[in-house]
Amino acid sequence: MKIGIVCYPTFGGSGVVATELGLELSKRGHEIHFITYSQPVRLELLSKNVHFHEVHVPEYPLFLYQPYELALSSKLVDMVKLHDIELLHVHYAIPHAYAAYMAQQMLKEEGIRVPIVTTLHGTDITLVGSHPFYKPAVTFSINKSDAVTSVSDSLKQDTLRLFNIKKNIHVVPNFIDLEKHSHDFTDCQRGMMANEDERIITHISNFRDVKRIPDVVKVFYNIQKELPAKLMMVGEGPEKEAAERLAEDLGIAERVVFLGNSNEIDRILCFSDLFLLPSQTESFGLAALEAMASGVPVISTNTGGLPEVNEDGYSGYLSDVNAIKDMSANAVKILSDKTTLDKFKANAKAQSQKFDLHTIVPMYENIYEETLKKFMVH
Ligand code: GMT
Repeated sequence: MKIGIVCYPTFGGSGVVATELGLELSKRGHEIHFITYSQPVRLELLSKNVHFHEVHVPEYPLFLYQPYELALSSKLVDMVKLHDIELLHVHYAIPHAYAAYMAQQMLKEEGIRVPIVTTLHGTDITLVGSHPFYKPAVTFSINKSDAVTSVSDSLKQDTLRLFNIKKNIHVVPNFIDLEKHSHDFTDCQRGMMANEDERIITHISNFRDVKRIPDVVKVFYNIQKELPAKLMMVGEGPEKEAAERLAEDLGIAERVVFLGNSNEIDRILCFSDLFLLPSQTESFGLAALEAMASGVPVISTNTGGLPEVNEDGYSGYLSDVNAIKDMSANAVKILSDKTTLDKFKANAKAQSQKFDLHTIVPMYENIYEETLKKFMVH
């Protein structure tokens, strides 16, 4: 099948999922065309089955805001025609589902028909999409998609609650390439990061408000009072500076390492003992799944889709948002003796197997086939 994938090319989870999906589909014989404003960060190699088409938005001083949706929908029209793309899979409703619908209508005028599959990722629904400014356009583009998927059941329920949706929403969880994370608890050069007796705690995100970055630092502050530990903060974003200041104010700056954005997430996770994700809301928590696939137990909140990913008392622990004491106590429970830590590490790895890409990617293939079949009949 020739599939056009539209996504955000950045470090965010939706772009990562879209890229990993495209790469796996290409291995399974599909021809994949990524259409976005820059090459997705996890897309290192282009090949005969993997193409990248850049959406260029010419700067024009007349416009206060450059019209990306317009440029994207025109590019989609051109690429569908040039490469005979059979289906468009758009990740993140805003503005991708909207632009894809416009492209579909333009193509229809020329007698070319292409169905749209829209995947909802979270913030496009819970934080941004439900804002009154966007709600009518988001509702419209979801209802006009030929198939809709969401990355967790929790996000599906949120979507149905917040919007007037007339479409069936298929839950297709995010997935993980277990082979990429198959380093089986070796040393992973952890000596470069910490002393032998120190536990390594890791947080990875885009440091937005919703990730509750101060809670990461506060939980770590409590942990390091109980046992020797280091905190690895991976990512960039608006809350990073405040977190650096908080670490200084708490007198733990030398125990907290800010690593910035990284393309070596598996190497960092390989030497990690525990992952912290105290988010306010999280439709899925791909970063937690990546940690578990590397055998790293997760201390997270119990909001959104997190309970579908992290099993309380097995792969880690779940707590209420803002329950700093509870999260700290759970972390210490896991970290304080080697037998418990090893058990949680093994459980985390086992839990991640539920999200093996070999199980999940065929779910998307089935949706593509069904959608194409139905679309051609109508
Ligand atoms: O979490 C973010 O800030 C990034 C955001 C995105 O759109 O890339 O992540 C969302 O999609 C990910 C992939 O499906 C999910 O794993 C994240 O949980 C979700 N983020 C939120 O719901 C806050």
